[in-house]
Formats: sequence, C-alpha cells, structure tokens
Amino acid sequence: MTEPRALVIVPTYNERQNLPPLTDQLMQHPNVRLLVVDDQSPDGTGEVADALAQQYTGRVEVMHRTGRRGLGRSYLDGFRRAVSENVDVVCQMDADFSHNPAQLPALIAGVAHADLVLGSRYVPGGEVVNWPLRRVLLSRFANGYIRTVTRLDVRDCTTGYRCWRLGALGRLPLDRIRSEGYSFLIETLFMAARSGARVAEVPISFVERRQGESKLSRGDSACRWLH
Ligand SMILES: Nc1nc2c(ncn2[C@@H]2O[C@H](COP(=O)(O)OP(=O)(O)O)[C@@H](O)[C@H]2O)c(=O)[nH]1
Ligand SMILES: [Mg+2]
Repeated sequence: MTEPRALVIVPTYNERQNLPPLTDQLMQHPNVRLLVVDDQSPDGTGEVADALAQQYTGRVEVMHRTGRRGLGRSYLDGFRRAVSENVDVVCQMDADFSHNPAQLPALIAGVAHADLVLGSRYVPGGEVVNWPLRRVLLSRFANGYIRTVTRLDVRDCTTGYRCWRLGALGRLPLDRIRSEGYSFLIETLFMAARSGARVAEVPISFVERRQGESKLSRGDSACRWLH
C-alpha cells in the first residue's frame, strides 16, 4: 500500500521560534502537508508562517484566525477545512516540540487499523520528559478520573498528538462541539469513541517545551493541569 497522505494541523500562539524548525522537520516526510492555524500571535508567528508557506509552496498553508482565540476554536476551524482536503489522514500536533516529528510516521501508520490514533504517554514505551513529579501525578490522576467517568478504555485521553482517518473526522458532529480550549481534546475523543470509532494508542515521548511560553488563559488552567 502507498503511504497515506497526511495533513498536519498545528495551532500556534507565539511560536515564532519553534515554527520554522518544526516545519523543516515535518517537510522531511514526503507525504505530509502542514496547516498552521494562527490566532493573530502578537510575536508575528503569522508572518513567519506566511514565509514558510512561500518557501514550501503547495505543502504549507496558513489560516489566520480573527475571532476569539482558543485551541479548540482553532482546531474546529482547521478540521472544517481539512475534511474537504485530498488527504487520507488528518493529524493534530503542538508547535513547541513536545511532540516529536520523528514519531509522526508511527502515528500515521496506526491509521491502517484504527479511526483515531493517539500518541500516548501512558502506554508501555511512552514517557514524559522534563515534567515535575507533581505534574506527572496530576496528569495521571486526571486520566484515571476521565477513564472512570467516560468509561473510555484509553490510557492517555488528554494527549494532543493525534491522527484521524479522514472519514472518521468527517463523522464528528463539529457543530455540536462546545469546547473552546483544551477540553476540546477530551470532548472530541469521547464523541468519536461513543460513535464507534476504533481508537488506538501508540507510545510517544512527550518533551516539555524549551522555547517560548505556555500561554493558556486562566479559564483554561484547570484543563491545562489535567493535560
Ligand atoms: N491557535 C491557537 N493556538 C494555541 C492557543 N493556545 C495554545 N496554542 C497552541 O497549542 C499548542 C499547545 O500549547 P502549549 O502552550 O504548548 O500548552 P501546554 O503544552 O499545555 O503548556 C501550541 O502549539 C500552542 O502554540 C490559542 O489560543 N490559539
Ligand atoms: Mg506545550
């Protein structure tokens, strides 16, 4: 089978240092395209992204959002565009190198036998690097709690590194999604699993960001710590 064609959606807010090296690494995978969804980053990430779109014509696109910012809102807009693209899989990835681009092919390959592949920190072989013990424990606790409440048989419900089979993404009722921020990740996973999507987890090494700042709003801080 030929390798699946993938569109990777990367939401950005103040990632001007991270985006160029991330794009270069993603572009080393021949069947990968990139959609940057920028929320009018004050640091000029949008212009940096436009320059990358020029450099990698036809492979890198930029969506400049103008409404209220938010991770969930950005992914919703990205998903709406992605479902009509000529690709086999749609991926979600952070811009800050917490998600290693070298592990992307393993996630994409997982879609051969699943509708949604999660890059998982909490299956054998997965790990978190550079988190204080307190944050590891909170994230583990949160995932245990979500597993109990939702009855999802998933180890890492809050991971942001994901790959969707295009058809499965197309079946998500995007107009019913309520989350504007990080809870978007839990809500979409829950919706997909409840509607019968086959969910698989592949191990990833999650590395806390080194460049730039985490910039989540206070309102999101609860979900952020769960994340
Ligand atoms: N478009 C957009 N991207 C965001 C927003 N907030 C965070 N991001 C991006 O979402 C990803 C994860 O955010 P990050 O700050 O690393 O969160 P953390 O890993 O939980 O500390 C990064 O690529 C951010 O640039 C937002 O409001 N809008
Ligand atoms: Mg991060």
